[in-house]
Amino acid sequence: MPLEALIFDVDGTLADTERDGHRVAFNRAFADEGLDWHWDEALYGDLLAVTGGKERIAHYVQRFHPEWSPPDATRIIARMHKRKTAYFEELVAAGAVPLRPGVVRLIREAKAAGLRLAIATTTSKANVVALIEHMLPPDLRSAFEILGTAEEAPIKKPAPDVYDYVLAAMNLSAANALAIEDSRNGLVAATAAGLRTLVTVSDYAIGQDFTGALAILDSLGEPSARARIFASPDSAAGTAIVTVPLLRRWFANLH
Ligand code: XBP
Ligand code: MG
Repeated sequence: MPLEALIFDVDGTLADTERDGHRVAFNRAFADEGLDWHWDEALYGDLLAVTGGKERIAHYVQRFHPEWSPPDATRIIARMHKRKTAYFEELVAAGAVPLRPGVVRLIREAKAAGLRLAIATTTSKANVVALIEHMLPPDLRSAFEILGTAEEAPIKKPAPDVYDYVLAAMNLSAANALAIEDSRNGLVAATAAGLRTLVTVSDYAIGQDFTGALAILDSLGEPSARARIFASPDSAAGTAIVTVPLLRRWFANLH
């Protein structure tokens, strides 16, 4: 089965969005609501176990502020989350959310090689659009033929729904596509959809269990900063620049 498509996660994979993007945006939205809730970096790392912003807020309330139970809690959470999304877009526009090494290079190479490209994320569509518009170079802004986001798949990772949606929308078999993820929740989602997955571990995901991944690296690598390989089909260690030929070779090992 040849490799025909790459399906990218967004948060932690395309960009380091969490610590200086989503986390800061959540805190600003809480302050706007007159709440003294504050998610520091360590707490936010724990809260990331719950995917999806609204779900994360609800989980935090349950765990740390069970006394906060206004009759319209769901509506207030939705309002805070909407503000949070607007703050996130502002942070992206201000350059606070850097793309990860090798992302632009690999997208450009994959497009030139005729691979199909898509996004599969639990984050809101507005966040993905902001990242694409502000962070990708103009020639790559329409590189993704399908954006699978929270709007298309409200049941979030680790459920496979967003990957199922993307594969169906592309009329693509999971056997012909590779997912690129940064976290265990993402790996579990992609694997449950039948996809092989390359993991570029993000800071918050260090130490998670990536059993079952096709390869595990610390980034996609650049010529000036090669990626460290933690596991791959042809070597257990070393360094790499993740190129299309390398992905084709690793992918072909499996069939
Ligand atoms: C990312 C997420 C998202 C973001 C926040 O997970 O869990 O919820 O943290 O985005 P993944 P929203 O990378 O596995 O897709 O606030 O828009 O939900
Ligand atoms: Mg992710």
